[in-house]
Amino acid sequence: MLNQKILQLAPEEQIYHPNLSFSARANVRDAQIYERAGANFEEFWAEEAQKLHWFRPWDKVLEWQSPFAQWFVGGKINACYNCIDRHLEGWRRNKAAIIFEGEPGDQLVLTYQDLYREVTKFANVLLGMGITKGDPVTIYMPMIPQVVIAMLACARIGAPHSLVFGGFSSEALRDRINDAESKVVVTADGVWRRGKSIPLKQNVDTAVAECPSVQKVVVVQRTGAETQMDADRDVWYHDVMKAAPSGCKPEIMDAEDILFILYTSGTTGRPKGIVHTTGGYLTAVASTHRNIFDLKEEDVYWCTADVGWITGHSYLVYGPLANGTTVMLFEGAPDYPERDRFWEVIEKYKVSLFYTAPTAIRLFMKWGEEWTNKRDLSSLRLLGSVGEPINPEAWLWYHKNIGKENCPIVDTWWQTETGSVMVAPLPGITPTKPGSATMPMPGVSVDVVDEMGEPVERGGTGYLVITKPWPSMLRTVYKDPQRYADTYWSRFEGMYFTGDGARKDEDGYIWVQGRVDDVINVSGHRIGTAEVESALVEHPAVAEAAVIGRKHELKGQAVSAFVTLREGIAWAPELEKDLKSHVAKKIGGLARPEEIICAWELPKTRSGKIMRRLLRDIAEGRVLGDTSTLADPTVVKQLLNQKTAL
Ligand code: 6R9
Repeated sequence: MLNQKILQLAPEEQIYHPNLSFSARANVRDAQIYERAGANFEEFWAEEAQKLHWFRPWDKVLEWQSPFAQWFVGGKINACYNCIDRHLEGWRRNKAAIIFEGEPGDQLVLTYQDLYREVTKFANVLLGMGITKGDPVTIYMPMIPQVVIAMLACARIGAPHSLVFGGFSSEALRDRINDAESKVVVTADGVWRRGKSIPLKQNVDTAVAECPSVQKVVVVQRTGAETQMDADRDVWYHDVMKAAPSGCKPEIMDAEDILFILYTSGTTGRPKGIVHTTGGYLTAVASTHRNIFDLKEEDVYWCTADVGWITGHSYLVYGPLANGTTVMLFEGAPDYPERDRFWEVIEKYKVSLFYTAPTAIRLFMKWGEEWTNKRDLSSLRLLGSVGEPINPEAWLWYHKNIGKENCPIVDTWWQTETGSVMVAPLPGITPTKPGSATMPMPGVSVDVVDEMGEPVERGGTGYLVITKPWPSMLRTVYKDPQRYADTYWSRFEGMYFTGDGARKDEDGYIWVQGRVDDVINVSGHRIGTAEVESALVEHPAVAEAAVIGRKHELKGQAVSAFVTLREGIAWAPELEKDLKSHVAKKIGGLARPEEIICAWELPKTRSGKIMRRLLRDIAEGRVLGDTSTLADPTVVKQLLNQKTAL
């Protein structure tokens, strides 16, 4: 029973119960699901897996040799077959699978039958290039239908895909291609951003010049920008598709064969290739998508995440398509041509399920209700949030202005590594509290523990961990199982460490507080401080760098950098600009520091460790805590002067 106080509560302290008409027709209506799944999580997940199409049933649900898991051992399955072919038998064949709207306003609807044709054709193109089961293909694309086609074509022939977000630089792309040793890269000439064509192919050219594995680059013509084509290496997508036959037998995959690799930032400089396999991943994303979003046949579902992130993989492509959903795919920005573009899309296509990030919600709040009121949002029946903690103010604004106090909000906590949502409400049964992702999904065991790995009492704060294996868990770090074991399974015995801090309240609700490691969450995107630091010290002017995440009104966190310069180099505004673009060039625009503060020394402990806590206090303008452990206390004074001079 929830701990309801009798006092008059402020809106952010209130508990929001699912409304009765929603609950009455919700996919999950019986709260017993939590106990039932908790009593036997393997059985629960096996039931969920049954809802997919298997070529051969599994022999064993779970083989757990901590920290290595195998789910649905012996089962044979194909993700693409589940996302397309099994919808072709009945009327769903003519259902819209993808409704695409590009930034310039162009539209395209692909039915499941259309998707089958396009995907099998592109699968044949890849096969023709010598790609076979197990060959990773790198995809660097905008939010256009061909990105989904390319992903599913890979899945069809058993080639793991590795998507690289289009905002990443050529160097970041190069490192990811090289780690995966891809023979084929799929890209586009460019992407539309606020009326301009931003080149993508150029970045691929620069990257691939240093990627010995790459033999072919397939280029989708999106913007028509002038594009250099290497006669031996590059081919246009529309040319190769013309000649390709449709129809292609799906590869019979083992449940544990790799479906994809997705690189993510960690606490060290090198991004990790997170490995997801087929059977367990597909089971969990399909199940959570159906239950959390209360998916109905007639829904139009829109997830605004870029397909280059895990949210795009799990809840734009695999979960929704496995469930036969009509998925909205949108290329543009929320403020182009006007600040009501998202609401225009919702009104135009009658979107009913909408999934976005707190950083976007805060932006909409800032723009004001003038924009949301201009459009009819009455088709919406459920709202989702993902990527970072949602502050109660943003939750309430979302509830009132987008949901018109009529749509449940599902705040979904999860990670690239978890593959599917781990903590979220079930909208028909779970009362919500603004700012809390509520409780673990059925069949998932999450806890908050102290330094020693002991569960904290209700009301306590600690580290968020997952205590039992789950089907969509990452299986390893690509080519580096040791790093997998060290990063995730060594902090607490027998538990997966998420890197997040959390509070467990009096009702047992989980309030995720953000990263406790050296990962910065900028607008819901993960950036490793070590990555930015190593980019900075590669610059000839920089001697040493320390990077922290500081609070930012819109982005959640912003990258704040502190540098010391080499002998003889003077600090100047041009140098700051130069360093910022250097980071953007090395990693991508999202890692560009908000500010760079030059110091003659970084604050260090006597043992030489940079005191990031202090830097965070300085960047956020807080009263400084204990500085007695500093090797040189005058350093702080200089930094403070420097900060006020900004
Ligand atoms: C899905 C995704 C994972 C990190 C995670 C946490 C933060 C994501 C959240 C949330 C609070 C939520 N995070 N969702 N924090 N509430 N609902 O974003 O994956 O890019 O790997 O980031 O994002 O800090 O550890 P990924």
